[in-house]
Amino acid sequence: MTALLFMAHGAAPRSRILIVDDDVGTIRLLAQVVTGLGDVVFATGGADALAAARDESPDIVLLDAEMEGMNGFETCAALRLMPGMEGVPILFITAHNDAASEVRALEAGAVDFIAKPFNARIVEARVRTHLTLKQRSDALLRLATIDGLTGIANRRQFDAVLVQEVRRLARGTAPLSLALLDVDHFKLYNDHYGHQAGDDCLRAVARAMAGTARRAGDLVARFGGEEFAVLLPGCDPAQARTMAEGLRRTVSDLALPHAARPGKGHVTVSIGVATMLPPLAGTEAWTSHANTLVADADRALYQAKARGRNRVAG
Ligand code: GH3
Ligand code: MG
Ligand code: MG
Ligand code: MG
Ligand code: MG
Repeated sequence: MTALLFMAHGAAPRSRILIVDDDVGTIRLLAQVVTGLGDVVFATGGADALAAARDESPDIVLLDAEMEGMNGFETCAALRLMPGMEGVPILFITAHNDAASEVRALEAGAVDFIAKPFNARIVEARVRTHLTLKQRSDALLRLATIDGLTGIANRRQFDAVLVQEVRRLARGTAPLSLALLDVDHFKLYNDHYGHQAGDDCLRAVARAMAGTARRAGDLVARFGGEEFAVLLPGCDPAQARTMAEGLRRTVSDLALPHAARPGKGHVTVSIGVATMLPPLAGTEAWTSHANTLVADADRALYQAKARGRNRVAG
């Protein structure tokens, strides 16, 4: 675990530091202080800061309190609610050095509070600490959600996103489709080429699928073993079948040799598709609805296998 964290830490890209202040002189000063810790981006107001957070995905935000328009406390609260910003530390650096302001900042979701005039070495040390913690929590999040072999989402992440999408289905009007894929005669592949080559094959299949299902909201996950799941929000049954057919063809077109496969000389997948249409009856039973969708897709997958493999059913 420690070794993995260390590797993830070592491989981390350069940090991005967002400095928000309505005084350009302060921005310049702070930028000098933290320049050794990452790449600096800046914003001169609250609205500007929200746009920068969305476009630059910063790893830390240094935030002024007193600004024209949206003040720092409002900006902090808004940043906290932005998707993707949940784990990003926000550090106030402000001339308000009273306890009430500090409490207000912490309540708005800040992790730290430094009063102006600031000591450069203290700011640098604290920013360094928060960036290290951020990198560690990013590494843990990767370990918890990404499949180690293929680099796509793991089963835990799939389960979590599936329940989230089912909840959304209860409120919305768009359908939710799921494709379950299983590599055909994969046991024979391992027997013939060896387990290492089998792993390489799974990586290649995962990469090909991730390159195919890439609309916003699509999730490609390793469901387990040589099975993959592709969640397709917004796809009705016909669209899901088209999508699945594209996935099937993409894998077949890789033309990965599989000399031991009966009937065909290359790697193929069978795919089962299922769709859930809103509104859902029996509200709140999200997990049970999710299980139903998976069971339907699994049944269709079984049919695809029974009908001769390398095909889509459902
Ligand atoms: P079918 O066409 O009916 O799906 O046949 P199959 O041989 O693919 O199905 P079966 O379930 O019998 O075998 C699945 C194989 O997948 C067996 C298992 O060793 C292999 N497998 C599962 N996970 C991994 C993995 O991470 N790496 C490798 N190399 N093989 C794996
Ligand atoms: Mg100010
Ligand atoms: Mg299987
Ligand atoms: Mg099987
Ligand atoms: Mg299989």
